[in-house]
Amino acid sequence: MTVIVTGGAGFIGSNFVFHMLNTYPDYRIICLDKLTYAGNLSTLEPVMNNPDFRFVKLDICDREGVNRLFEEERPDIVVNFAAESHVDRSIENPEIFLQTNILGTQVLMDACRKYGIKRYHQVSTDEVYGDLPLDRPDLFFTEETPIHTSSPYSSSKAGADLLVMAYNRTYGLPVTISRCSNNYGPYHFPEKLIPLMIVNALADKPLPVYGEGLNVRDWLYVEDHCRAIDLIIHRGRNGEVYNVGGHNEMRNIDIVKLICKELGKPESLITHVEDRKGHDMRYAIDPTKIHNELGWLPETKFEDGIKKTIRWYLDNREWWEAIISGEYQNYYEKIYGSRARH
Ligand code: NAD
Ligand code: TDX
Repeated sequence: MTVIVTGGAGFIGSNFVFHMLNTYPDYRIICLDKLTYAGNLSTLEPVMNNPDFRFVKLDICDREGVNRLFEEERPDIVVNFAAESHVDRSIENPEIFLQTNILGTQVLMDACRKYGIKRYHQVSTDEVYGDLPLDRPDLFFTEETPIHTSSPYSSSKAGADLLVMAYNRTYGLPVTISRCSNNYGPYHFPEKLIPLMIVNALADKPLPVYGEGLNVRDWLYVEDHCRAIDLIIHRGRNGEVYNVGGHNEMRNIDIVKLICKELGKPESLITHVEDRKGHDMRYAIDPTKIHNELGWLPETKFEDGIKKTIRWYLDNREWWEAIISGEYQNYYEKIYGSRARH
């Protein structure tokens, strides 16, 4: 089997590349990645010399380049992680989100149609369902929940999902979609909540919590997400959507306090700042379908996963120090410089 993994130099994609190379020694894994600010070739260093692995620097919007790669490799499966993924950036500059997340998905699927594949898998997100109220803990996102997006990011992901289903129905392209809750774990870019708080706390810098920090996210260890996608691409039913989540809802403020505790840092570092525009209140996934159909269950409990993640950031300082020393400074100033204390 030859599998093209797009966005494999990013957080979840790189964890998936490692998962696939470890799990299927007879597979060929091709990573296609543009290496945007979020892509990091050093992450893939351990597998660069693996004869079953190939890295190709390419934009998924580059139709000619994508077709050439498909011509050369004739993939059986394509797993699309490549995306602009940060909500705050989408609020600042939506356009690149529409380009990569929607038009890039179209280019990939056109190549899949042209060269023929067994499965195109779209890595989507629970954010396409919008949010749930805090006072209705009985409500969860199922695969039947209507699409109802809040941010340019989630709207671009929802647009891509609709296009994937249209290619399935109109052209008969074999597809699946997974919609996962918030991931955490190694190689998470330090613009996202958990790695940002770890990195700032280690430097005794303020921990910028948006608003009161009462928003709830449903956290899943990245390896559990990778196992879910592995199951879906091999055994998931053509044309189906699968929600992925581990029933692990936590308030942002409680996560930040936990990180302070684990690192022995004072909670006085916590700084409440102006809220995110259009901030979704609560995400919560009902994973019954993937459990019943494919037997998937999360394996890592949050208490263990967060400890492992913090340990990883302590043991791999050079990975994130290289990131926060460059262009990241401008980004940080742009997003947080103008955010007044709340
Ligand atoms: P990330 O930002 O860490 O990585 C994205 C990767 O895609 C980077 O390596 C980047 O270089 C690459 N990329 C961006 N634009 C590209 C383009 N035009 N062509 C080729 N490569 C390009 O993102 P992530 O957190 O690993 O998320 C991966 C996928 O999973 C995304 O589709 C995201 O929407 C989805 N998702 C993420 C989460 C989460 O909690 N992080 C949860 C659910 C779904
Ligand atoms: O500095 C911060 N302070 C803060 O309070 C940051 C970066 C975030 N937050 C809050 C906003 C959210 O309520 O923490 C929560 C998590 O924020 P993010 O890490 O930006 O994630 P989120 O917006 O929930 O989106 C993530 O999960 C779904 C991923 O970035 C998406 O790619 C994925 O689809």
